[in-house]
Amino acid sequence: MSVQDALPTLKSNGFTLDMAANRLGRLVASDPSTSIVTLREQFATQGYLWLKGILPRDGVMRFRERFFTALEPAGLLKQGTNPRDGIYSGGNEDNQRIAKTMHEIVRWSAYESFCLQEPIWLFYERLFDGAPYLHKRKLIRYTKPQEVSSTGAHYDLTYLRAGTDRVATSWIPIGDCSVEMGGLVYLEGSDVAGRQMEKEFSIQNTNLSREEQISAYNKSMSATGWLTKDLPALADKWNSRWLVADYEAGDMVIHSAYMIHAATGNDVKDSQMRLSTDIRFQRVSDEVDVRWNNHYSMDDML
Ligand SMILES: O=C(O)CCC(=O)C(=O)O
Repeated sequence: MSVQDALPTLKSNGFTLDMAANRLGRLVASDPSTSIVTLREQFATQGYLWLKGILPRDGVMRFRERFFTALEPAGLLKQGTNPRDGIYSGGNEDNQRIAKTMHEIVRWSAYESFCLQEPIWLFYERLFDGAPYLHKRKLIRYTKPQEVSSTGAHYDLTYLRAGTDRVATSWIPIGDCSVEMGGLVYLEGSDVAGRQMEKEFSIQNTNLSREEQISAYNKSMSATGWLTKDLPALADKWNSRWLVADYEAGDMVIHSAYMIHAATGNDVKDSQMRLSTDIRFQRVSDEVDVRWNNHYSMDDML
């Protein structure tokens, strides 16, 4: 095994992923300048595309700096450090002030403009062969070192059932995000599993009201809409592997509405925070889930 192949042991919600069980692998990168026909084929086969360096790195790093500068007065950053590095203060931050600032950040023009950079919408225009639409509800997340809770395993259609299933999510690391820092992880080949599960859920939900059918939290689902927090067990069940990556600022990874994904914890030694955004695109001509027509707020129940 080469050093490149070796992966650290990763934690997600208290569950451990390591190479010994043969349930870990690496994402395959795609060059954004590859022909769109090939990229479409890769997307259909893999359920994801890791588009290396599709965005100008410097712009991504400037946005990282802007984000953490806004949260500095709430005590999130270690004193005397550069906001661009996103070094966690270690505690005692003002969570109310953070929540208020996060509520504002998702409404910033600078954030909207970051999400609508030309390389992104041009890419989707080629992928969809039609005009893309960006959902207004956009998520931006930072992950502190050693935080125990991480995003559990799910596929995105769970939260978007009232519109087209031809939705693609862009997950964009805002800064470098090594495997240890806990970026997005994908269950290999799981677009098929997601489709199968959604079919089963819709059969189970036949007798529910329309409102309940489209809810991620109806009686067939868990309290979070997640499939599970136990990533190793899910990989065993589907005889699959969790694919991880050393993402760099400038990368964008996209996934289908059925592709199962999760996140692992941030285990870096220098207290750097992971920062990323996840935003959703579809063809403007397809039906939009109207519940996503508002900016994110903590009580939007989606
Ligand atoms: O960044 C995360 O922790 C989760 C992101 C996610 O679930 C998504 O991109 O759909």
